[in-house]
Amino acid sequence: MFCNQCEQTAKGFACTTRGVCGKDHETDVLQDLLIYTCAGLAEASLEAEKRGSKDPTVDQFLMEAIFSTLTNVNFDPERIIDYIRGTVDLREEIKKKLNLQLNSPLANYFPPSSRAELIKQAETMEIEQNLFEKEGEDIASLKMTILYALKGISAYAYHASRLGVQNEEINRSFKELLVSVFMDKTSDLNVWINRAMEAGRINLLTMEALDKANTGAFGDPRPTKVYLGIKAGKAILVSGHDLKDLYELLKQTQGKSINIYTHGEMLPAHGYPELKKFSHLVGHYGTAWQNQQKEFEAFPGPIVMTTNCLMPPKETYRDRVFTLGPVGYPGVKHISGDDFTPVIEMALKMEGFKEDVSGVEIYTGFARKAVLSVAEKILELVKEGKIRHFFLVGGCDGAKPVRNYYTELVEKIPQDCLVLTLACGKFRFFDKDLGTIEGIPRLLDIGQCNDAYSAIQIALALAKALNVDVNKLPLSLILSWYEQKAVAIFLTLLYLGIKNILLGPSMPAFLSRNVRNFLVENFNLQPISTPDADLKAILG
Ligand code: SF4
Ligand code: SF3
Repeated sequence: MFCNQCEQTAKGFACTTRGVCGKDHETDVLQDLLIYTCAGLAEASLEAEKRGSKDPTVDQFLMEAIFSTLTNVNFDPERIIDYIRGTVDLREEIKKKLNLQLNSPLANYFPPSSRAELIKQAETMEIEQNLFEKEGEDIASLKMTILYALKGISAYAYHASRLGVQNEEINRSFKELLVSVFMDKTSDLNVWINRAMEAGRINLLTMEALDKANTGAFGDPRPTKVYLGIKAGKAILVSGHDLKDLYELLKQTQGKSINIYTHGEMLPAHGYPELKKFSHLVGHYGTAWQNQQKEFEAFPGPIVMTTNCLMPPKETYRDRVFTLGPVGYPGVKHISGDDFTPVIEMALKMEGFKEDVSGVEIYTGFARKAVLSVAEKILELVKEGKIRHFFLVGGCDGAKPVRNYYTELVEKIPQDCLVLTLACGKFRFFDKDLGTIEGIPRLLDIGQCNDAYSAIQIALALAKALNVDVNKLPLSLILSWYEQKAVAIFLTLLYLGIKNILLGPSMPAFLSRNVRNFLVENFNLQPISTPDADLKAILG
Protein backbone atom coordinates (compact mmCIF):
# COMPACT_ATOMS: atom_id res chain seq x y z
CA MET A 1 0.00 0.00 0.00
CA PHE A 2 0.96 3.61 -0.40
CA CYS A 3 -1.17 6.31 1.18
CA ASN A 4 -0.08 9.82 2.04
CA GLN A 5 -3.41 11.61 2.03
CA CYS A 6 -3.63 12.72 5.65
CA GLU A 7 -1.59 14.63 8.19
CA GLN A 8 -0.70 11.63 10.34
CA THR A 9 0.83 9.68 7.46
CA ALA A 10 3.74 7.49 8.57
CA LYS A 11 7.08 9.26 9.02
CA GLY A 12 5.66 12.34 7.29
CA PHE A 13 6.01 10.41 4.02
CA ALA A 14 3.42 7.66 3.45
CA CYS A 15 1.78 4.67 5.09
CA THR A 16 3.26 1.69 3.25
CA THR A 17 2.49 -1.35 5.39
CA ARG A 18 -0.55 -0.42 7.47
CA GLY A 19 -2.21 2.95 7.91
CA VAL A 20 -1.55 4.90 11.07
CA CYS A 21 -5.35 5.29 10.96
CA GLY A 22 -5.77 1.50 11.02
CA LYS A 23 -6.52 1.09 7.28
CA ASP A 24 -5.13 -2.20 6.00
CA HIS A 25 -3.33 -2.97 2.77
CA GLU A 26 -6.36 -4.54 1.04
CA THR A 27 -8.68 -1.65 1.80
CA ASP A 28 -6.08 0.85 0.66
CA VAL A 29 -5.39 -0.72 -2.74
CA LEU A 30 -9.10 -1.31 -3.30
CA GLN A 31 -9.86 2.33 -2.50
CA ASP A 32 -7.35 3.41 -5.13
CA LEU A 33 -8.97 1.10 -7.65
CA LEU A 34 -12.35 2.53 -6.67
CA ILE A 35 -11.14 6.04 -7.47
CA TYR A 36 -10.03 4.74 -10.85
CA THR A 37 -13.41 3.17 -11.59
CA CYS A 38 -15.11 6.37 -10.39
CA ALA A 39 -13.09 8.28 -13.00
CA GLY A 40 -14.44 5.81 -15.60
CA LEU A 41 -17.99 6.44 -14.43
CA ALA A 42 -17.30 10.19 -14.51
CA GLU A 43 -16.12 9.95 -18.11
CA ALA A 44 -19.23 8.05 -19.21
CA SER A 45 -21.48 10.45 -17.31
CA LEU A 46 -19.82 13.51 -18.92
CA GLU A 47 -20.28 11.98 -22.33
CA ALA A 48 -23.92 11.22 -21.58
CA GLU A 49 -24.46 14.82 -20.47
CA LYS A 50 -23.06 16.06 -23.77
CA ARG A 51 -25.88 14.11 -25.38
CA GLY A 52 -28.45 15.70 -23.10
CA SER A 53 -28.84 12.75 -20.75
CA LYS A 54 -28.48 13.75 -17.09
CA ASP A 55 -28.94 11.53 -14.09
CA PRO A 56 -28.50 13.07 -10.61
CA THR A 57 -28.46 9.62 -9.00
CA VAL A 58 -25.19 8.88 -10.81
CA ASP A 59 -23.60 11.98 -9.28
CA GLN A 60 -24.89 11.10 -5.84
CA PHE A 61 -23.51 7.57 -6.12
CA LEU A 62 -20.17 8.90 -7.35
CA MET A 63 -19.89 11.33 -4.43
CA GLU A 64 -20.74 8.63 -1.90
CA ALA A 65 -18.27 6.15 -3.41
CA ILE A 66 -15.44 8.68 -3.37
CA PHE A 67 -16.39 9.82 0.14
CA SER A 68 -15.79 6.23 1.30
CA THR A 69 -12.06 6.67 0.51
CA LEU A 70 -11.53 9.63 2.86
CA THR A 71 -9.43 9.14 5.97
CA ASN A 72 -11.31 7.42 8.80
CA VAL A 73 -14.46 6.69 6.78
CA ASN A 74 -14.47 3.12 5.52
CA PHE A 75 -12.17 0.30 6.60
CA ASP A 76 -14.20 -2.53 5.11
CA PRO A 77 -12.72 -4.09 1.93
CA GLU A 78 -16.03 -5.85 1.13
CA ARG A 79 -17.89 -2.54 1.05
CA ILE A 80 -15.20 -1.03 -1.19
CA ILE A 81 -15.51 -4.01 -3.55
CA ASP A 82 -19.27 -3.40 -3.68
CA TYR A 83 -18.65 0.22 -4.59
CA ILE A 84 -16.15 -0.82 -7.32
CA ARG A 85 -18.62 -3.24 -8.89
CA GLY A 86 -21.50 -0.77 -8.49
CA THR A 87 -19.47 1.95 -10.21
CA VAL A 88 -18.60 -0.26 -13.18
CA ASP A 89 -22.22 -1.50 -13.48
CA LEU A 90 -23.52 2.05 -13.52
CA ARG A 91 -20.95 3.07 -16.14
CA GLU A 92 -21.92 0.15 -18.35
CA GLU A 93 -25.62 0.99 -17.99
CA ILE A 94 -24.92 4.52 -19.22
CA LYS A 95 -22.82 3.26 -22.12
CA LYS A 96 -25.45 0.75 -23.13
CA LYS A 97 -28.39 3.11 -22.83
CA LEU A 98 -26.78 5.71 -25.08
CA ASN A 99 -24.74 3.33 -27.18
CA LEU A 100 -21.55 5.16 -26.17
CA GLN A 101 -18.24 4.07 -27.64
CA LEU A 102 -15.56 5.24 -25.22
CA ASN A 103 -11.97 4.29 -25.93
CA SER A 104 -10.17 5.26 -22.74
CA PRO A 105 -8.89 2.55 -20.41
CA LEU A 106 -10.93 4.17 -17.62
CA ALA A 107 -14.20 3.54 -19.40
CA ASN A 108 -13.29 0.00 -20.39
CA TYR A 109 -11.94 -1.42 -17.16
CA PHE A 110 -13.74 -4.49 -15.81
CA PRO A 111 -12.98 -5.94 -12.38
CA PRO A 112 -12.25 -9.68 -12.29
CA SER A 113 -14.92 -11.74 -10.57
CA SER A 114 -12.65 -13.37 -8.01
CA ARG A 115 -11.79 -11.36 -4.90
CA ALA A 116 -8.15 -12.52 -4.89
CA GLU A 117 -7.68 -11.50 -8.54
CA LEU A 118 -9.29 -8.15 -7.88
CA ILE A 119 -6.91 -7.39 -5.03
CA LYS A 120 -3.94 -8.52 -7.10
CA GLN A 121 -5.00 -6.20 -9.86
CA ALA A 122 -5.65 -3.34 -7.43
CA GLU A 123 -2.08 -3.73 -6.15
CA THR A 124 -0.71 -2.94 -9.58
CA MET A 125 -2.84 0.19 -9.86
CA GLU A 126 -1.93 2.07 -6.70
CA ILE A 127 -2.61 5.63 -7.65
CA GLU A 128 0.11 7.66 -5.97
CA GLN A 129 2.91 5.20 -6.50
CA ASN A 130 2.15 3.70 -9.85
CA LEU A 131 0.07 6.14 -11.81
CA PHE A 132 1.26 9.55 -10.77
CA GLU A 133 4.89 9.11 -9.92
CA LYS A 134 5.83 8.35 -13.48
CA GLU A 135 5.01 11.94 -14.31
CA GLY A 136 7.62 13.54 -12.08
CA GLU A 137 7.22 14.63 -8.49
CA ASP A 138 5.73 18.08 -9.13
CA ILE A 139 2.97 16.90 -11.45
CA ALA A 140 2.36 13.96 -9.11
CA SER A 141 2.16 16.36 -6.18
CA LEU A 142 -0.38 18.61 -7.91
CA LYS A 143 -2.43 15.63 -9.10
CA MET A 144 -2.55 14.26 -5.56
CA THR A 145 -3.53 17.69 -4.22
CA ILE A 146 -6.39 17.86 -6.73
CA LEU A 147 -7.49 14.29 -6.06
CA TYR A 148 -7.49 14.74 -2.29
CA ALA A 149 -9.43 18.00 -2.64
CA LEU A 150 -11.97 16.13 -4.80
CA LYS A 151 -12.33 13.62 -1.99
CA GLY A 152 -13.12 16.46 0.40
CA ILE A 153 -15.58 18.00 -2.06
CA SER A 154 -17.31 14.64 -2.49
CA ALA A 155 -18.11 14.61 1.23
CA TYR A 156 -19.76 18.03 1.17
CA ALA A 157 -21.58 17.32 -2.10
CA TYR A 158 -22.88 14.04 -0.64
CA HIS A 159 -24.34 15.79 2.43
CA ALA A 160 -25.95 18.47 0.27
CA SER A 161 -27.43 15.95 -2.15
CA ARG A 162 -29.00 13.99 0.72
CA LEU A 163 -30.95 17.15 1.48
CA GLY A 164 -31.95 17.49 -2.16
CA VAL A 165 -29.40 20.12 -3.19
CA GLN A 166 -27.26 19.31 -6.20
CA ASN A 167 -25.44 21.65 -8.54
CA GLU A 168 -24.72 20.75 -12.16
CA GLU A 169 -21.74 23.08 -12.42
CA ILE A 170 -20.07 21.41 -9.42
CA ASN A 171 -20.78 17.91 -10.66
CA ARG A 172 -19.51 18.61 -14.16
CA SER A 173 -16.28 20.29 -13.09
CA PHE A 174 -15.74 17.62 -10.42
CA LYS A 175 -15.96 14.87 -13.03
CA GLU A 176 -13.76 16.74 -15.50
CA LEU A 177 -11.06 17.20 -12.87
CA LEU A 178 -11.28 13.56 -11.83
CA VAL A 179 -10.91 12.31 -15.40
CA SER A 180 -8.07 14.76 -16.09
CA VAL A 181 -6.04 13.46 -13.15
CA PHE A 182 -5.87 10.06 -14.85
CA MET A 183 -6.04 10.88 -18.52
CA ASP A 184 -4.25 14.18 -19.03
CA LYS A 185 -0.50 13.65 -19.34
CA THR A 186 0.41 17.30 -19.83
CA SER A 187 3.57 18.28 -18.01
CA ASP A 188 2.71 21.98 -17.94
CA LEU A 189 2.70 22.84 -14.23
CA ASN A 190 0.49 25.88 -14.81
CA VAL A 191 -2.26 23.66 -16.16
CA TRP A 192 -2.26 21.66 -12.93
CA ILE A 193 -2.02 24.74 -10.72
CA ASN A 194 -5.05 26.16 -12.51
CA ARG A 195 -6.87 22.87 -12.00
CA ALA A 196 -6.04 22.97 -8.28
CA MET A 197 -7.57 26.47 -8.18
CA GLU A 198 -10.61 25.14 -10.02
CA ALA A 199 -10.96 22.50 -7.31
CA GLY A 200 -10.86 25.35 -4.78
CA ARG A 201 -13.54 27.18 -6.74
CA ILE A 202 -15.91 24.25 -6.91
CA ASN A 203 -15.34 23.48 -3.26
CA LEU A 204 -16.55 27.01 -2.49
CA LEU A 205 -19.67 26.32 -4.56
CA THR A 206 -20.10 22.98 -2.81
CA MET A 207 -19.83 24.49 0.66
CA GLU A 208 -22.31 27.14 -0.46
CA ALA A 209 -24.67 24.40 -1.67
CA LEU A 210 -24.31 22.57 1.63
CA ASP A 211 -24.92 25.77 3.56
CA LYS A 212 -28.08 26.25 1.50
CA ALA A 213 -29.11 22.64 2.11
CA ASN A 214 -28.50 22.74 5.87
CA THR A 215 -30.02 26.16 6.49
CA GLY A 216 -32.89 25.44 4.09
CA ALA A 217 -33.80 22.28 5.96
CA PHE A 218 -32.97 23.27 9.53
CA GLY A 219 -32.92 27.10 9.61
CA ASP A 220 -30.04 29.50 10.16
CA PRO A 221 -27.93 28.64 13.21
CA ARG A 222 -28.45 30.89 16.22
CA PRO A 223 -26.17 31.37 19.19
CA THR A 224 -27.12 28.46 21.42
CA LYS A 225 -25.90 27.14 24.74
CA VAL A 226 -24.85 23.50 24.68
CA TYR A 227 -24.69 21.44 27.87
CA LEU A 228 -21.51 19.43 28.35
CA GLY A 229 -22.79 17.46 31.35
CA ILE A 230 -24.78 14.23 31.58
CA LYS A 231 -28.47 13.64 32.22
CA ALA A 232 -29.52 10.37 33.83
CA GLY A 233 -31.35 8.10 31.39
CA LYS A 234 -31.06 6.05 28.24
CA ALA A 235 -28.80 7.53 25.63
CA ILE A 236 -27.63 7.51 22.01
CA LEU A 237 -24.48 9.23 20.80
CA VAL A 238 -24.25 10.69 17.27
CA SER A 239 -20.95 11.64 15.67
CA GLY A 240 -19.86 12.89 12.25
CA HIS A 241 -21.19 15.69 10.07
CA ASP A 242 -24.51 14.64 8.52
CA LEU A 243 -27.35 16.78 9.90
CA LYS A 244 -30.01 14.83 8.01
CA ASP A 245 -29.01 11.64 9.80
CA LEU A 246 -29.27 13.42 13.13
CA TYR A 247 -32.68 14.81 12.18
CA GLU A 248 -34.01 11.37 11.21
CA LEU A 249 -32.74 9.90 14.47
CA LEU A 250 -34.28 12.73 16.51
CA LYS A 251 -37.64 12.17 14.81
CA GLN A 252 -37.57 8.41 15.34
CA THR A 253 -36.59 8.70 19.02
CA GLN A 254 -39.19 11.32 19.91
CA GLY A 255 -41.29 10.32 22.94
CA LYS A 256 -39.16 7.24 23.63
CA SER A 257 -37.36 8.61 26.70
CA ILE A 258 -33.95 8.39 25.05
CA ASN A 259 -31.54 11.30 25.32
CA ILE A 260 -29.51 12.15 22.24
CA TYR A 261 -25.98 13.50 22.64
CA THR A 262 -23.80 14.88 19.89
CA HIS A 263 -20.14 13.98 19.57
CA GLY A 264 -17.25 15.54 17.62
CA GLU A 265 -18.25 17.51 14.54
CA MET A 266 -21.97 17.12 15.33
CA LEU A 267 -21.67 19.78 18.06
CA PRO A 268 -22.78 22.74 15.87
CA ALA A 269 -26.06 20.90 15.14
CA HIS A 270 -27.36 22.36 18.42
CA GLY A 271 -27.49 25.81 16.82
CA TYR A 272 -30.01 24.88 14.09
CA PRO A 273 -33.61 25.83 15.03
CA GLU A 274 -35.20 22.74 13.48
CA LEU A 275 -32.81 20.44 15.35
CA LYS A 276 -32.69 22.17 18.69
CA LYS A 277 -36.47 22.15 18.95
CA PHE A 278 -36.21 18.46 19.90
CA SER A 279 -36.02 18.56 23.69
CA HIS A 280 -34.33 15.15 23.86
CA LEU A 281 -31.26 16.57 22.06
CA VAL A 282 -29.80 17.16 25.50
CA GLY A 283 -26.16 18.01 25.04
CA HIS A 284 -22.72 17.25 23.74
CA TYR A 285 -20.59 14.37 24.98
CA GLY A 286 -16.83 14.08 24.67
CA THR A 287 -14.36 15.90 22.53
CA ALA A 288 -12.59 15.37 19.19
CA TRP A 289 -12.43 12.20 17.12
CA GLN A 290 -9.03 11.04 18.31
CA ASN A 291 -10.37 10.60 21.85
CA GLN A 292 -13.27 8.38 20.78
CA GLN A 293 -11.89 5.03 21.85
CA LYS A 294 -11.90 6.15 25.48
CA GLU A 295 -15.07 8.21 25.20
CA PHE A 296 -17.15 5.62 23.31
CA GLU A 297 -16.08 2.89 25.71
CA ALA A 298 -17.51 4.92 28.60
CA PHE A 299 -20.77 5.82 26.83
CA PRO A 300 -23.63 3.61 28.07
CA GLY A 301 -25.58 3.41 24.81
CA PRO A 302 -25.30 2.88 21.05
CA ILE A 303 -23.07 5.13 18.97
CA VAL A 304 -23.97 6.29 15.46
CA MET A 305 -21.15 7.28 13.08
CA THR A 306 -22.66 9.34 10.28
CA THR A 307 -19.31 10.20 8.63
CA ASN A 308 -15.64 10.56 9.49
CA CYS A 309 -13.81 10.32 11.76
CA LEU A 310 -14.23 6.65 12.71
CA MET A 311 -11.34 4.97 14.47
CA PRO A 312 -11.05 1.18 14.61
CA PRO A 313 -13.60 0.37 17.33
CA LYS A 314 -12.29 -1.51 20.36
CA GLU A 315 -13.87 -4.86 21.28
CA THR A 316 -15.29 -3.23 24.41
CA TYR A 317 -17.81 -1.19 22.41
CA ARG A 318 -17.65 -2.50 18.82
CA ASP A 319 -21.09 -4.13 19.07
CA ARG A 320 -22.59 -0.76 20.02
CA VAL A 321 -21.32 1.11 16.95
CA PHE A 322 -23.57 1.67 13.92
CA THR A 323 -22.30 3.13 10.65
CA LEU A 324 -24.24 5.01 7.98
CA GLY A 325 -23.81 5.98 4.32
CA PRO A 326 -20.19 5.73 3.13
CA VAL A 327 -18.89 4.77 6.59
CA GLY A 328 -17.94 1.16 7.29
CA TYR A 329 -15.89 -1.18 9.42
CA PRO A 330 -15.74 -4.97 9.16
CA GLY A 331 -18.16 -6.59 11.58
CA VAL A 332 -19.81 -3.31 12.56
CA LYS A 333 -23.55 -2.96 11.96
CA HIS A 334 -24.58 -0.73 9.06
CA ILE A 335 -27.86 1.20 8.95
CA SER A 336 -29.54 1.83 5.63
CA GLY A 337 -32.71 3.55 4.52
CA ASP A 338 -32.64 5.94 7.51
CA ASP A 339 -34.14 3.19 9.67
CA PHE A 340 -32.74 3.57 13.18
CA THR A 341 -34.85 0.78 14.71
CA PRO A 342 -31.83 -1.40 15.72
CA VAL A 343 -30.15 1.62 17.35
CA ILE A 344 -33.30 2.53 19.26
CA GLU A 345 -33.89 -1.06 20.36
CA MET A 346 -30.34 -1.28 21.70
CA ALA A 347 -30.66 2.04 23.54
CA LEU A 348 -33.90 0.89 25.17
CA LYS A 349 -32.33 -2.38 26.31
CA MET A 350 -29.31 -0.65 27.85
CA GLU A 351 -29.29 1.05 31.20
CA GLY A 352 -28.01 4.41 30.02
CA PHE A 353 -26.53 6.96 32.41
CA LYS A 354 -27.41 6.13 36.01
CA GLU A 355 -27.19 9.66 37.31
CA ASP A 356 -26.75 13.27 36.35
CA VAL A 357 -23.23 14.59 36.09
CA SER A 358 -23.04 18.37 36.03
CA GLY A 359 -21.09 20.12 33.31
CA VAL A 360 -20.51 23.56 31.89
CA GLU A 361 -22.42 25.15 29.03
CA ILE A 362 -20.69 26.46 25.94
CA TYR A 363 -21.92 28.42 22.95
CA THR A 364 -22.20 27.36 19.33
CA GLY A 365 -24.22 28.73 16.39
CA PHE A 366 -22.19 31.78 15.35
CA ALA A 367 -22.62 31.12 11.66
CA ARG A 368 -22.61 33.92 9.09
CA LYS A 369 -26.12 35.31 9.76
CA ALA A 370 -25.65 35.34 13.54
CA VAL A 371 -22.29 37.11 13.31
CA LEU A 372 -23.34 39.51 10.58
CA SER A 373 -26.45 40.50 12.56
CA VAL A 374 -24.06 42.15 15.02
CA ALA A 375 -21.63 43.28 12.30
CA GLU A 376 -22.28 46.97 12.95
CA LYS A 377 -21.41 46.61 16.59
CA ILE A 378 -18.29 44.61 15.73
CA LEU A 379 -17.19 47.24 13.22
CA GLU A 380 -17.76 50.00 15.79
CA LEU A 381 -15.59 48.10 18.28
CA VAL A 382 -12.91 47.69 15.61
CA LYS A 383 -12.98 51.42 14.83
CA GLU A 384 -12.83 52.30 18.54
CA GLY A 385 -9.83 50.02 18.94
CA LYS A 386 -11.70 47.75 21.35
CA ILE A 387 -11.29 44.81 18.96
CA ARG A 388 -7.70 44.84 17.80
CA HIS A 389 -7.55 41.67 15.74
CA PHE A 390 -9.54 38.62 14.64
CA PHE A 391 -8.02 35.16 14.76
CA LEU A 392 -9.58 32.29 12.86
CA VAL A 393 -8.21 29.25 14.65
CA GLY A 394 -9.85 26.33 12.95
CA GLY A 395 -9.53 23.09 11.10
CA CYS A 396 -9.13 19.48 12.08
CA ASP A 397 -7.96 18.03 15.34
CA GLY A 398 -5.68 15.01 15.61
CA ALA A 399 -3.71 12.93 18.04
CA LYS A 400 -0.27 14.52 17.81
CA PRO A 401 0.76 16.27 21.04
CA VAL A 402 2.17 19.20 19.03
CA ARG A 403 -1.42 20.17 18.39
CA ASN A 404 -1.36 21.65 21.91
CA TYR A 405 0.00 24.64 20.01
CA TYR A 406 -3.60 25.60 19.23
CA THR A 407 -4.70 25.45 22.88
CA GLU A 408 -1.76 27.52 24.01
CA LEU A 409 -2.24 29.99 21.20
CA VAL A 410 -5.88 30.62 22.06
CA GLU A 411 -5.00 31.00 25.74
CA LYS A 412 -2.36 33.57 24.85
CA ILE A 413 -4.38 35.62 22.37
CA PRO A 414 -4.78 39.05 24.04
CA GLN A 415 -8.11 40.07 25.59
CA ASP A 416 -8.83 42.67 22.91
CA CYS A 417 -8.94 40.07 20.12
CA LEU A 418 -11.79 37.83 18.94
CA VAL A 419 -11.28 34.14 18.20
CA LEU A 420 -13.40 32.60 15.48
CA THR A 421 -13.31 28.83 15.21
CA LEU A 422 -14.73 25.97 13.19
CA ALA A 423 -14.36 22.21 12.67
CA CYS A 424 -13.10 19.75 15.24
CA GLY A 425 -9.85 21.63 15.92
CA LYS A 426 -11.97 23.67 18.35
CA PHE A 427 -11.94 20.83 20.86
CA ARG A 428 -8.47 21.97 21.86
CA PHE A 429 -10.12 25.00 23.53
CA PHE A 430 -13.91 24.83 23.06
CA ASP A 431 -14.74 24.72 26.77
CA LYS A 432 -12.58 27.66 27.80
CA ASP A 433 -14.30 30.78 29.02
CA LEU A 434 -12.58 33.54 27.08
CA GLY A 435 -14.98 36.22 28.30
CA THR A 436 -16.59 38.93 26.18
CA ILE A 437 -15.80 42.25 24.53
CA GLU A 438 -18.71 44.62 25.18
CA GLY A 439 -21.12 41.69 25.29
CA ILE A 440 -19.66 39.85 22.27
CA PRO A 441 -18.19 36.47 23.26
CA ARG A 442 -14.49 36.35 22.47
CA LEU A 443 -14.78 32.74 21.27
CA LEU A 444 -17.24 32.34 18.41
CA ASP A 445 -17.94 28.82 17.10
CA ILE A 446 -18.95 29.19 13.45
CA GLY A 447 -19.68 25.47 13.00
CA GLN A 448 -18.37 22.40 11.21
CA CYS A 449 -15.49 22.30 8.73
CA ASN A 450 -17.87 22.98 5.81
CA ASP A 451 -18.95 26.16 7.62
CA ALA A 452 -15.65 27.57 6.42
CA TYR A 453 -18.15 28.94 3.90
CA SER A 454 -19.69 31.02 6.71
CA ALA A 455 -16.26 32.18 7.86
CA ILE A 456 -15.44 33.30 4.32
CA GLN A 457 -18.72 35.23 4.09
CA ILE A 458 -17.98 36.94 7.41
CA ALA A 459 -14.46 37.90 6.28
CA LEU A 460 -15.69 39.20 2.92
CA ALA A 461 -18.45 41.24 4.58
CA LEU A 462 -16.00 42.79 7.06
CA ALA A 463 -13.59 43.62 4.23
CA LYS A 464 -16.40 45.28 2.30
CA ALA A 465 -17.61 47.27 5.29
CA LEU A 466 -14.09 48.44 6.10
CA ASN A 467 -13.40 49.04 2.42
CA VAL A 468 -10.20 47.02 2.39
CA ASP A 469 -8.89 43.97 0.59
CA VAL A 470 -9.56 40.80 2.57
CA ASN A 471 -5.79 40.35 3.03
CA LYS A 472 -5.63 43.78 4.71
CA LEU A 473 -8.22 42.90 7.35
CA PRO A 474 -7.00 42.65 10.93
CA LEU A 475 -7.55 38.90 10.56
CA SER A 476 -5.14 35.98 10.78
CA LEU A 477 -5.91 32.44 9.72
CA ILE A 478 -4.15 29.86 11.83
CA LEU A 479 -5.28 26.52 10.53
CA SER A 480 -4.85 22.90 11.48
CA TRP A 481 -5.37 20.16 8.94
CA TYR A 482 -5.81 16.42 9.09
CA GLU A 483 -7.94 14.95 6.32
CA GLN A 484 -8.97 15.73 2.76
CA LYS A 485 -11.82 18.16 3.44
CA ALA A 486 -9.15 20.45 4.84
CA VAL A 487 -7.27 20.12 1.53
CA ALA A 488 -10.40 21.24 -0.34
CA ILE A 489 -10.92 24.22 2.00
CA PHE A 490 -7.26 25.15 1.71
CA LEU A 491 -7.55 25.31 -2.09
CA THR A 492 -10.70 27.43 -1.72
CA LEU A 493 -8.79 29.95 0.37
CA LEU A 494 -6.03 30.05 -2.26
CA TYR A 495 -8.61 30.41 -5.02
CA LEU A 496 -9.98 33.45 -3.16
CA GLY A 497 -6.48 34.91 -3.06
CA ILE A 498 -6.18 34.66 0.72
CA LYS A 499 -2.57 34.95 1.84
CA ASN A 500 -0.46 34.62 4.98
CA ILE A 501 -2.11 31.43 6.26
CA LEU A 502 -0.28 29.68 9.08
CA LEU A 503 -0.70 25.94 8.64
CA GLY A 504 0.05 23.11 11.04
CA PRO A 505 0.87 20.90 12.68
CA SER A 506 2.94 19.78 9.65
CA MET A 507 2.99 20.43 5.93
CA PRO A 508 1.24 17.87 3.69
CA ALA A 509 3.54 15.02 2.68
CA PHE A 510 2.13 15.14 -0.85
CA LEU A 511 3.43 18.65 -1.51
CA SER A 512 6.71 18.48 -3.41
CA ARG A 513 9.43 20.97 -2.58
CA ASN A 514 8.66 23.04 -5.70
CA VAL A 515 4.91 23.10 -5.07
CA ARG A 516 5.54 24.13 -1.50
CA ASN A 517 7.89 26.88 -2.63
CA PHE A 518 5.25 28.06 -5.07
CA LEU A 519 2.77 28.36 -2.19
CA VAL A 520 5.26 30.24 -0.05
CA GLU A 521 6.22 32.64 -2.83
CA ASN A 522 2.72 33.34 -4.10
CA PHE A 523 0.59 33.03 -0.97
CA ASN A 524 3.11 33.46 1.84
CA LEU A 525 1.98 30.14 3.29
CA GLN A 526 3.90 29.53 6.52
CA PRO A 527 4.13 26.64 8.94
CA ILE A 528 3.11 27.34 12.53
CA SER A 529 6.08 27.90 14.86
CA THR A 530 5.40 28.64 18.55
CA PRO A 531 2.36 30.51 19.89
CA ASP A 532 4.57 33.31 21.27
CA ALA A 533 6.56 33.76 18.07
CA ASP A 534 3.48 33.61 15.85
CA LEU A 535 1.52 36.07 18.01
CA LYS A 536 4.47 38.44 18.04
CA ALA A 537 4.79 38.26 14.25
CA ILE A 538 1.06 38.96 13.84
CA LEU A 539 0.45 41.59 16.51
CA GLY A 540 3.92 43.11 16.75
FE1 SF4 B 1 -1.96 6.67 6.48
FE2 SF4 B 1 -3.62 8.76 6.60
FE3 SF4 B 1 -3.66 7.09 4.51
FE4 SF4 B 1 -4.58 6.31 6.91
S1 SF4 B 1 -5.43 7.91 5.57
S2 SF4 B 1 -3.30 5.13 5.51
S3 SF4 B 1 -3.10 7.35 8.25
S4 SF4 B 1 -1.99 8.46 5.11
FE1 SF3 C 1 -12.57 16.77 12.09
FE2 SF3 C 1 -12.39 14.27 11.24
FE3 SF3 C 1 -11.34 17.22 9.86
FE4 SF3 C 1 -14.80 18.08 9.88
S1 SF3 C 1 -14.04 15.15 12.24
S2 SF3 C 1 -12.89 18.45 10.66
S3 SF3 C 1 -10.80 15.71 11.26
